[in-house]
Amino acid sequence: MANLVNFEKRGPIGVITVDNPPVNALSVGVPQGIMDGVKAGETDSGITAVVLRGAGRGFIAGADINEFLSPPPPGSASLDDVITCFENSTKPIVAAIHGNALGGGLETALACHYRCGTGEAVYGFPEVLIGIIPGGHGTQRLPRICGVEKALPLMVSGEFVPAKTALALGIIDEIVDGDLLDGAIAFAERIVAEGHPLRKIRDETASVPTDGFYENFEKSIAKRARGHLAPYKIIEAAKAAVELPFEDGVELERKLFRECLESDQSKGLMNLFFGERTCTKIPDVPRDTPTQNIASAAVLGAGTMGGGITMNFVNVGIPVTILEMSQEALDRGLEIIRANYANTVKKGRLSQDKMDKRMSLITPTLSYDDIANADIVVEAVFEEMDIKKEVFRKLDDIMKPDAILATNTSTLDVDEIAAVTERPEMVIGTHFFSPANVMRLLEVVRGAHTKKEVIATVMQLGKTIKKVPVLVGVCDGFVGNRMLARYSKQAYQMVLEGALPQDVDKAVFDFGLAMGPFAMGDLAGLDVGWRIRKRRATENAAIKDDAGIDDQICEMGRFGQKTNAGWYKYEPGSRVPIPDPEIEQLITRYCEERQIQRRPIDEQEIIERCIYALVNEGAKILEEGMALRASDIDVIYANGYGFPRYRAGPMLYADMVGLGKVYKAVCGYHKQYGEIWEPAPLLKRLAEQGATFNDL
Ligand code: 3H9
Repeated sequence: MANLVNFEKRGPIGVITVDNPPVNALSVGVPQGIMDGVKAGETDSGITAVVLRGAGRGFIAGADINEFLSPPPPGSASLDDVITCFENSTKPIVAAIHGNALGGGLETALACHYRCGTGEAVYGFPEVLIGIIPGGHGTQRLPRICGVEKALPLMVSGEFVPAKTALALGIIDEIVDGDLLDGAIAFAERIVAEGHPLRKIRDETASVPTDGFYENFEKSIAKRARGHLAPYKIIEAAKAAVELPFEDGVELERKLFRECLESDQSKGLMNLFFGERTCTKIPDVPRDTPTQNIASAAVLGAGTMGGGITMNFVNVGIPVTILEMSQEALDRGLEIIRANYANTVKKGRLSQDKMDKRMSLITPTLSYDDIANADIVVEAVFEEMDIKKEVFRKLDDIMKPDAILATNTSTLDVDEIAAVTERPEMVIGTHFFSPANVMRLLEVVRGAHTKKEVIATVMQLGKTIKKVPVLVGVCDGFVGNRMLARYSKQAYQMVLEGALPQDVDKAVFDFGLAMGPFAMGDLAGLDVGWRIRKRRATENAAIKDDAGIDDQICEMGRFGQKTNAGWYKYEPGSRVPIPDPEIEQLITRYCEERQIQRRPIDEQEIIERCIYALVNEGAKILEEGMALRASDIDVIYANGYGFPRYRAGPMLYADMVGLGKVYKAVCGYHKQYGEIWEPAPLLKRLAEQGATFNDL
C-alpha cells in the first residue's frame, strides 16, 4: 500500500504530503503520518520550516466519516494528537492549501502557524451537515480569528467560502499565484528569514459580540435548524470561545462533540451523506459505461413542470427549446420563468447579467421540427396516457436517432409509453418534483428496455443539473409517490377515526417533516386527485361512488391554498393554514352519517401509522427491486418529501426503532385494518433475523 503521508526535503524546507485519495480524509494512519513528518523536520537540523499539503484534488476534506460510523480500533493517533504535535513544534509549520480545506482539514490548517493557498481553494466547516460540530478546536479557533459574529454563520451553515473571503476573514495569510508548493516554500522561507514568531491562534482572544447577537442569530436560523441538535451545540461552543480560556473552551467543545456524535441525528445525517453518494452507483451500469454528450435539450410543455425543468438545464448552460401547442401557453410559460428569475435577482441571489444569459438560452417554439436535433427531450405534457402516447409517437418520428426520449410522468407506465416507439431502449422516465427548479430529487425511471448508456447518461445529467438522481423501477407511483399513497391513506383514515387534520399535521411536523399531509394537500391542490377519482369512478362501475371527505371539500370549491380554502382556511395572500370549524363539522357529520365511532388518537399512534405505512411499503418496493437499496429510499424521502434529514429517511428510522418493534406494530394494524397493512415479507424476514434494512 502506498504511504498515506510522505515526507521530503526541498532545500531547508521539509514538505509533508497527505496522499489519501479520494479526498485526503484524516483516516487512521494519516494523523500518525503527519506527526512523523513533523518529527522528521524537528530532528533534521538542516530544516528550518515545514510545509503541509495534500496530494491530488485538495488539501484535507476532514475526518474520515466512515470511522464515525464504524470506529477504528482505539489507540491510533488522532487529530488532537496532530494539533498538540504542531503546538509543540519549534519550527514554523505552514499549510499549503488547494482544492478544499474542510472540517478537520481546516482545523489541521488552523493549528499550523501560517496558511497560504491557491485562488481557487475553498474553506469550510461542514460538520453540521453530518450532525456534529467541529471537534478539533475549530469552534475555539475560528472565533479567535474572525470574531464570533462571522464565525458562527460559517460553522452553522456548513457553507464553503472562497479563497478571497478566507483571506479577508484571516483564515489564510496569503493567496499564492502560480505553483502552490513553490509559493508555500517561498512563504515559509520568508517567515524564517524575517524572524516571524510561531503564531498560535489559541493565544488570541475572540472579540465580544454586540448585544443581542446570540438571540438574533438563533432567531435567524430557527426555521432552517428546527429539530437539529448540532447548530445549537455549535453556538454553545462558540460562545465559550469568547467567554472561557482556550483550554476550557476545548474541553467543552470535546463534550458537545461527543454528545452530537453519540446522537441518532449524526447517524442519520452521516448515513444520508453516504446514501446521497451511493445512489448513483448502479450494480449493472458500472461507472465506465459510455455516456452521451448532452449539449442541448428540448422540453415539451411550458406549464409549471416544463418551466421548472427548463430552468434546471439553462441554469447550467444547456440550451433548451421549449415546445407548446399555442402561442398563448408559450408566452405564459416564458413569463413565469422570467418572473422566477427576476425574483431571484431581486433577492440578490442572481445577477441581471446571468438572468439575461439564462433567458437567452431558451428558444420557444410551436413546431416539433425545431426540437428534432436536441440530445434529450423531456416531455411534461398533460398526465394522460393517450396524450403521452401520441406525443411519443410523434417524438419517435421526428427526433434524431440517438436522442434520449424522457417522460416526466409521475403516475403512468413508462414501458407502455415506450412501447409506442420503435426505440424503447432510448426511453426513460425523469420524474422531477415540483417546483422542479427548486426540489433536488430526480427519480430516474428505468424501463424494461432502457439502454444502460441511457441510464448512465441521465444519472450523470441529473448530477450536472444539480439534482440528486435516484434510479427506480416502473410501478404505480414509482418509489416516492407509491409510498406516499400509503402514508396519506393512514392520515385520512385517522381523520375518519377521530383525529382532526391539524392533529395529524402537528404530530408529523413535530416529528420533523416540513409539513403534514393535509397542509401538503392544500399546497399541492386538492382538485387534481379529485378529478382523477371522479374520472375513474365514471370509467369503472366497480368503483363505489361514495364521495370521501376530500371529495366533499372539493365539491365545496375548496381546492387548497389557491382558493384560500381546503382542509384549512387561509387569509388572502397568506400560506399559513388556519384550522376551520366548518371542516371539523363536515368531518363529524360525515362520520355520524356512516356511524363511525370517533375516538381520541394520540401523537404516537399518528406517527406510527404514518411512518410505518411508509416503511412497510418501502420494504415491498425493495423486495420487488423497484429501489436498489434502503438508503436510496431514504435519499428520495429526504430530498423530495421533506423528511427530516437528521432521521435520514423512513428506512433508517425503522432500523433505529428496531425492525422487530416495527413488524410487531404492522402485524397489529394488519389484524385490525386488514389487507392494507399486509406485512412486507422482507420486513418479517429481517425482523425475525434481528437484522436491519441497512444490513442488506
Ligand atoms: C470532521 O472533520 C470532524 C472534525 O471536526 C473533528 C474530528 C475529531 N470521509 O462528495 P464526493 C468520499 S467531519 C470519508 O462524491 P465531490 C465520498 O463518500 C468531516 N469519505 O466528491 C465519495 O466516495 P465514493 C468534515 C469521504 O468532489 C468520495 O469521497 N468534512 C469524505 O463532489 C468523493 O466524494 C466533510 O464533511 C470524508 N470526510 O466533493 C466533508 N468526504 O467515491 C465531506 C468525501 O466511494 N465531503 N468522501 O462515493 C464533501 O463535502 C465532499 O465529498 C467534497 C468532495 C467537497 C470533499
